[in-house]
Amino acid sequence: MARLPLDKTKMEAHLQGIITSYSPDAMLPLPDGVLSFTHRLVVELSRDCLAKHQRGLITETYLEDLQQNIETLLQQAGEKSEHEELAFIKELAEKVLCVIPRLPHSLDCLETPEGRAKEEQNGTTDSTEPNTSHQELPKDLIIETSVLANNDQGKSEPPEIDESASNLIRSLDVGRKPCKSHFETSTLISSGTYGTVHLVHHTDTRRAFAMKKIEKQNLFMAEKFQQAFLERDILMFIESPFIVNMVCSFSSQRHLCMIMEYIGGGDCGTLLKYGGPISVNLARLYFAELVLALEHLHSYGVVHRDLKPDNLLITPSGHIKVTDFGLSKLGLMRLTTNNYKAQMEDITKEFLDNEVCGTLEYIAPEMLLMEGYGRPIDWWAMGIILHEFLLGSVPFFGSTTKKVFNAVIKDDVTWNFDNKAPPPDAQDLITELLRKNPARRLGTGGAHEVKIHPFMSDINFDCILSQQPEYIPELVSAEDTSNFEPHSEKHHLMASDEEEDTSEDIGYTVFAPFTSSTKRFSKLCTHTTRMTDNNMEDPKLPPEDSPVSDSDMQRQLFSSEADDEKQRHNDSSDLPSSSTVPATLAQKKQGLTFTRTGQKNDREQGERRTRGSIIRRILSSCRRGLSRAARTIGGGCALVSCRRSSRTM
Ligand code: ISQ
Repeated sequence: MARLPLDKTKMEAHLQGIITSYSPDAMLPLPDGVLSFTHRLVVELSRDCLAKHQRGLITETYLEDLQQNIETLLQQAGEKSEHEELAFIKELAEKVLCVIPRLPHSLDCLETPEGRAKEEQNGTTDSTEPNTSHQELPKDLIIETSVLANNDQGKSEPPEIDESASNLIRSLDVGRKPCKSHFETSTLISSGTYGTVHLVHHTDTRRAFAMKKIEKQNLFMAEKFQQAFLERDILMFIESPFIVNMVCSFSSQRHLCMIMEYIGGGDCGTLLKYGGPISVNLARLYFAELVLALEHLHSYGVVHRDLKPDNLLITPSGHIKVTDFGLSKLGLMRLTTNNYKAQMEDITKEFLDNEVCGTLEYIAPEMLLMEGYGRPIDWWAMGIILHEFLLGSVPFFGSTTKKVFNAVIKDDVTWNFDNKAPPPDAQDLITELLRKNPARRLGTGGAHEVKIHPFMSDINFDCILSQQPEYIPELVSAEDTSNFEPHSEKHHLMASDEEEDTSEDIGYTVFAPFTSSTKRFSKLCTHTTRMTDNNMEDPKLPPEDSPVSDSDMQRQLFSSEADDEKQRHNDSSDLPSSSTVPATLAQKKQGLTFTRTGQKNDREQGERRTRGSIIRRILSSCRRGLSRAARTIGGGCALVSCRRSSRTM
C-alpha cells in the first residue's frame, strides 16, 4: 500500500504535542462520562498514529480509518451528551485530523500566514495546547503528570487543588445534578475489595436501582483514581442490551457512586454455585450474548479483563448483562478495520504493563507471564466461562495460587468426564478459546471467528433476545434481591451507615468531576416532575405496584435509547412471558415450586393492589427463609462453593 509523503518530523512532533498536552492522565477527567470516554479514545488514536508513523506503517487506508473513527466517535458523543465540553473534544479531534493531508485542516495550514492568523484570531498560538476556555474547569485544574507522580514510594496521588478552585466547582454544582440525597440505600447485594453494590431507591419515584460505591480513601493513587473514572466513562458511553446500563454517577462524602439499572435475576456465579452446570442450550445462549457484549466492547477498544460468571447478571427475562468494569482497560477502537489489517502484535500485545489483574482462574497465560496482552485475554476468559457453564467447574484449578498458576500456564484441557462430557463442538470451541498462544486463540481475529463456530450454528445473532431462555429467574417484586448471595446484616448496616457521622468531604474538588448523568437520569427527573405536578401518585409511597409497572419505567429508562439495537435484537420485553416459567434458582436449590401468578397482567388499582403487595411480601420473606435454609443444608453446595471461591488478584 502506498505510503504517504508526510513530513516525518513535523507530523510526529504534532502528534507528540497532542498526546502530551491532552493526555487524560495529565488533567482532571472531564465531568461528563461520555465526553471523557471520547477524549480518552481520541488520545489513544493519536498515540497509535504516532507509533505507526514512527514504524513507517502509515498508509492511506490507515488515515481513512483514523478519520472515520474520529468522526464516528464525535457523532456518537454529540448524540449521547449535551454537555458544552463537546467543543473541547471537537477541538482536540480537529488537531488530530490535521495529520490527514486531504482535510481542510492540514498540518501545513498551521504554518501558513493565514493559518497563523487564524490561530491568533482564536487566541491560541500553540496548536497542541488545549484551549481550556472550552472547559468549565479553570486552567489551573489542568495538572502536570509530575504532580501525579510525586509520592516517595513511587506511588502517585491525585492532584491537590486550592480553595478558590474548589469553591468555583462547588458553585457549578447547581441544578439537577445527581447526588446522594436522590437515592435511599437498601439491601447490600455484593461486596468486594473495590467497594459494595447496594439496591437503592430513587427518593421521588421509588424506583429500584443498583448503586456501586467505591471508597474514595482507596483512590489516592493516580492509577486507581483514573481506573474509577475509566469505569464510569465506559459505562456512560457504551450502550448494549448485553451490558448493564448506567443512569448517573456522583461523589458523596466518602464514596464515588455509580447508579445503574437494577438487574434482579442474580448472577451466573450464584446460579452455578447453587444449581451446578447449566444445560447446553442455556450455556449456548448465555455464551452467544456474551460474544455480542464482547464484540461491542472490543470495537471501542475496551478490554474487560475480569470476565467471570459473578460479573454476568441475569435479567428478569433470563438474558445476560455484563457488569463490573473496575479492571477494564482502554486500548484502540476498531470500528473500521475492514480495509486495514491490524498486525498480530497490535492485538496480542496491545498493553505492555506488568499489571496482573482479574481472578486467577480466569486470567490468560500471557498476562500471568507478563508478556503483554490485549483483547485475547477476554476470549480466554470466555473459554473458562463456557467450561464452567457446561461442567460446573473451571478447567484449571489447584489448592494453592501456585498450582492454579502452573495449571493455567502448562496444562491442556482434558475431557475425561464420560457421560458428563459436553458435546464435541462445545469441547472444540473451549479448546480453541483456551489456546495458550493468544495469536492462535479463537476470537483474536475478531468476534466473527467465534460466531461462526459450529457450536453457535443454532444461534441467530440478529434476534437473540427473542429466544426464550430455559431459565427465568423468579422475582417476586422489582426489588427482590433473593437471587443474589445473601450478605450478613452486620456488614449491611456497617456498609450503609458508614456515610452518616462524617462532615468531611474527602477530596471534594478532585472527585467533583465524577458527577455525571445520562439522558436516563434526565428522564427520571422528568418523571418525578410530572408525577408531582399532576399529583398523579404520591411519589413517597412505597412501590406497591407489581414488577410490571416498575418494569414499564425500567423500559422507558433503559430501552428507548438502545431501541435500534434492541429492535435489531428483537427484544420484546424485559420481563419473562407469563406462560412458561421454567425451573427457577429457588427450585433448583430445594425443589421448591413457586409459580408466578398472573402478576404481569394484574394492573388493578387500590385495595387489591395493596393486598397483592402484602401477599407478595409474605411470599418473598418465606422464600428468603427457605433459600437461606437451602444454602445451609446443601452439602453438595458447599463443595461447589469451594470450587467457586476464586482469588481476585
Ligand atoms: C445491577 N443489578 C444488580 C447487581 C448489580 C451489580 C453490579 C452492578 C450492577 C448491578
